[in-house]
Amino acid sequence: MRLLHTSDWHLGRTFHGSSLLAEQELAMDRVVQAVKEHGVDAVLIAGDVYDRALPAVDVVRLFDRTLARLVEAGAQVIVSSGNHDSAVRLGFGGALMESAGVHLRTRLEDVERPVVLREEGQEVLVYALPYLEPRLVGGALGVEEGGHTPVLRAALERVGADAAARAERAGLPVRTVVMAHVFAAGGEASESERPLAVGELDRVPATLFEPFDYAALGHLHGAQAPLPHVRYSGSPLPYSFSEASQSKVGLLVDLAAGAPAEVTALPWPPPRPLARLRGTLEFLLTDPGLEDAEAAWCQFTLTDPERPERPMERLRARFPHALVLRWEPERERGDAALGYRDRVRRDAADPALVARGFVDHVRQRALNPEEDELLTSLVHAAQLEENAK
Ligand SMILES: [Mn+2]
Repeated sequence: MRLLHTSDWHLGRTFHGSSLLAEQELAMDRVVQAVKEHGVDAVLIAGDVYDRALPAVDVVRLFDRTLARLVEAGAQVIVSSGNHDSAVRLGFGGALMESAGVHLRTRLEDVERPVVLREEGQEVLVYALPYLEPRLVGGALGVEEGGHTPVLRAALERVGADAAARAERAGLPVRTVVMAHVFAAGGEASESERPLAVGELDRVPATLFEPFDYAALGHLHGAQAPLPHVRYSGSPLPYSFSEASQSKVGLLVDLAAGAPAEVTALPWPPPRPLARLRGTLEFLLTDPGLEDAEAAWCQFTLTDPERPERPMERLRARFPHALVLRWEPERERGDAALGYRDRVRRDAADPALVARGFVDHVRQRALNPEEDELLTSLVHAAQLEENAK
């Protein structure tokens, strides 16, 4: 039995205001291609199919078309809802689609309703857990404590009990695969996931998935393996600059009768590379070493002590896909490390010095000589006036 583990498609997502629909279409082509090339029996999408609860019409069309193509290519599709999806909207028509080989799992009741994949010598049960929001499902699962771990534990107990009952009835070896949209403790987050809870309250121990043959997790956008058979495929495309160094993949999971799950990563290089560049505007515009970044989505950190004029416009002349610009001036004055309050205290005896320090602080640069002269004379005039009262 060959599965293709994916998650976090986030269809409809934009990248710093730039549409990703063309790139997402390409990502969908890759999934269809993988099914054809590798004889995939079932494609798993472990939550966050859409980027938002109300996806745009083009985006719904893309998903609709992709489902049809996957089924036509010979795969079943197993979809669970993530924290970005509207479970009700994503689950629409689920009962009717079931017979076509598209299995939508978006409700709590679905926890104990596996997709049963049969082949010679074994039965593979895929339990696709929808994203379980503790405040919404805790009561129904009979969990009194708050938090993600007790809820997941209770859900997995139900899965375990159901799998054991089915194994008894099946009369042949039964394998279990669990899909879940969770944050496994120790996992590494990117900047494009929406937190499931404040702080670290969303973390669940990966060991909860140990009793199963394979756990196909979603939510974290970087591919990673908290345990050898507990994995994140990550998103098929990078959705933040923090993912610049990640490799995007789909995971082929082979469950041969009597053997442990075997996982192979299919590389899905981003359609356009990401580059994070830092330096003065002059350097960025002229350094020949940055040639590769000219075709990339770029994030710039400008280090000029003074903010240059129209920096984005000038950068776009060389880097047409420049998306993000930050300015972190490298200070020339040695007292940058000293806190503002400490500098005021130090300079208190000289009001002209305090005033100059304030202007430097708010403008993030030192006064030029003419400005310095003007400011000093104004402060002195004010002092004279004050003394004359
Ligand atoms: Mn996600």
